Amino acid sequence: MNLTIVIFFAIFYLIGTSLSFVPVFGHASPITYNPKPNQIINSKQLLPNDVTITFTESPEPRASSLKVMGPNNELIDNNDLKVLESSKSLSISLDKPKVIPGIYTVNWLVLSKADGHITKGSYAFTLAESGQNQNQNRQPATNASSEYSKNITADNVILNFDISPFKVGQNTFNIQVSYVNGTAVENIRDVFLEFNNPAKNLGPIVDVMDKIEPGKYTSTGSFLSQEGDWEIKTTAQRIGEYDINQLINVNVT
Ligand SMILES: [Cu+2]
Repeated sequence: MNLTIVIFFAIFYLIGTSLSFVPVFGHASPITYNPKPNQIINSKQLLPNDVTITFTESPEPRASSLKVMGPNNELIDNNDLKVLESSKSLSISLDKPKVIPGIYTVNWLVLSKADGHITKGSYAFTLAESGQNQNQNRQPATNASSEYSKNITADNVILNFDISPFKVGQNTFNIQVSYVNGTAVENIRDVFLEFNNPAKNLGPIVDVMDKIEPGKYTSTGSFLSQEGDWEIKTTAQRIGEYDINQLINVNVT
């Protein structure tokens, strides 16, 4: 290669790598939530009056929505969506007299003023029964029937998935990814879970799992916020290979 071509490619390379550091206006993604995802609130007095989500970009309020669904899938907000001063936060007040202990699901849909794209998602928080033990740590399964477990084999890879306990509320999700010969799949960047309950219009609730050791991932949260049929999409992003995607359908009672 002569020098001109080398310089030519070097410039291209520099432009290419620097582009990723240029701030771009884009779609609106949530940054902070109040209440927080999977938060357990000990009493009604501690529950905020509003649900507030702050996004990376300013939402267009006329084309955006927050909906707070109660434990029985009833609407529990006052339908009074407002944009806060920062202009990047949306807020809706809760109909406090309607609030009972249970799991609340927030569905958000936002049109970004910056690029006109629509993004949407869900998350859940819990109002605990008064006097309930507030231990947020993993609850050990009391017996085998309270667990869900599934093995899926595809393309020389076994995905082992379990939920414990297996019921509406706070659960721990485990994924183990190994080759059929038993060795762990190590070239994984991230493992995601996506929860959808189409019949009740809940979701997508997206979660990034925590790595415990090579091939083993865990996550705890109130993603299964109501009874019914849930679709759980698992995605293991592999470095240099195709993602491992599996759709698991569960019925939660
Ligand atoms: Cu966008």
